[in-house]
Amino acid sequence: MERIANFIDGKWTVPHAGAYINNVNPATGDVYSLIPDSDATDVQSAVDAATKAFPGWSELLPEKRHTVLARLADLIDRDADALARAECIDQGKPLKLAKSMDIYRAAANIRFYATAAMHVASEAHASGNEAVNYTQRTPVGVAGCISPWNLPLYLFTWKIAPAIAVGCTVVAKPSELTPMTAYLFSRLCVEAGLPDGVLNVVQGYGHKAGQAIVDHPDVAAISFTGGTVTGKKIASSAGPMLKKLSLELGGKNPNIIFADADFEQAVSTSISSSFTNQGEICLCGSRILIEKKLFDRFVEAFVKRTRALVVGDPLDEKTSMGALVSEPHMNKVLSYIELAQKEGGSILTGGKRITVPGRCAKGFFVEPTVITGLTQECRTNNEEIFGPVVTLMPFDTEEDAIRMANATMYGLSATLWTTHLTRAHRVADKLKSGVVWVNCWLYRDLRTPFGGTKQSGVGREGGWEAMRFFTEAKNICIRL
Ligand code: TXE
Repeated sequence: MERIANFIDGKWTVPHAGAYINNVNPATGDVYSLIPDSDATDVQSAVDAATKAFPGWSELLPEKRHTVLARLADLIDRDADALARAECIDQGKPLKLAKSMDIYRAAANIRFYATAAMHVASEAHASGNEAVNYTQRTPVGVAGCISPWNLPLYLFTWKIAPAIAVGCTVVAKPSELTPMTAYLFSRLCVEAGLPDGVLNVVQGYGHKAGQAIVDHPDVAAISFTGGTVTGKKIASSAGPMLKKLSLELGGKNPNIIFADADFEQAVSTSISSSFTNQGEICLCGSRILIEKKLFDRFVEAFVKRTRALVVGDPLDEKTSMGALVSEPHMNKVLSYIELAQKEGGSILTGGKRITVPGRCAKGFFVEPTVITGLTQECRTNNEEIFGPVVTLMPFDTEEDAIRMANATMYGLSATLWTTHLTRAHRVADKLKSGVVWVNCWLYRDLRTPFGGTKQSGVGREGGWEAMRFFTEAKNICIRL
């Protein structure tokens, strides 16, 4: 059975304690590889390597960092088929989605920050003719990057690329549920000529290896994407150490459909925003709010389209939804479907685990599920389910829609469907979330700020925001 290795100081290493964790293929339920169960000693080796590499990497001319990163992006493109297959097997998502979304975006992340490395600029402030100030932005040092299981290589690269581009060195930990593509990526780093110790990948559990990264005094900044509960735990450890923190956490995003929306586009994109990646995207619109006069028509069309989705073997080209990432996560999703019924919800379609015949018979599949009859106040409409489950609720007025949309503790993203230009601006302005999509979903320009408000996070990723996060600004004032 394949043993995944840590990647420390440019070498593939076994975990210091010799312990491994089973890596399960969620589509078959079988253990198919072993993950290092790393501990604080492994993290120490990684931090030592990153510390040693920092002066050389941070002092390189930006175009040298650009060259290595650009090569890395090309290597991801070259190996896109193999990486997509690995992501599909590790995570459970359809192969075609792994290729078109995850691996495509991983290369785009690296390429975007490869070019950004050459365009970093800082400000100067003239104080009349008395003094001149200029801002120096220096990389923070060793950065800790902790990423989740839903978009494994996509979010791993989204963090490490800006860090490395500005001259930081990195200790990264992928999720213990999806370690494979970060491991394969480490091979490409060597091929691209990334100097030893610039990127170190420590695999293993969050409470052990992840926590050791957060607690390490020589890790200056933590960039984390994952659940809100974990984010708070990380903040409670890193806060007293006064580390820089970027936390991208959960969501319970509204998808608001006004009666004047382009109906066809609203329905078809809402199917994507509900069920892409089995609903395991923090940006999925899990609460669909529909203007009352359109409600019945929308529900009928939405349910019909949902029933047409093909849940099945992720390797099969015909599959539109694969397996959930793990058995415990599947059980969590099913328990929310049960809760929704207890709270008075009606299941219009879905609601159950699916057995896919053949090699996937033991896989963790759940039907795409559509629920109506719940009010905004219930738990189902306030807690993140992170699976293929959406609720549909009618609203009367624009004010009602805004009130319902903003009613949860989260504020990550919102989607809004209307052809009324003034309303689009008005409602977008009032929505309490970090991202608002009008007449689209998951349209991403990597230059834009990305992150959440309220319990959805602290800080912003994307564009210059991420590069600023991984640097410290120093003002130098020269009296003339
Ligand atoms: O994620 P965790 P979990 C949501 C979703 C899901 C819930 C829990 O609702 O059901 O979170 O998922 C590492 N110190 N999202 O528990 O634990 C962990 O090893 C340092 C939303 O699987 O947040 C992994 O690498 N690191 C989300 C990463 O944190 C720790 C994506 C995320 O895992 C740690 C995933 C610790 N103490 C889940 N504990 C999104 N926003 O996209 C865990 N980790």
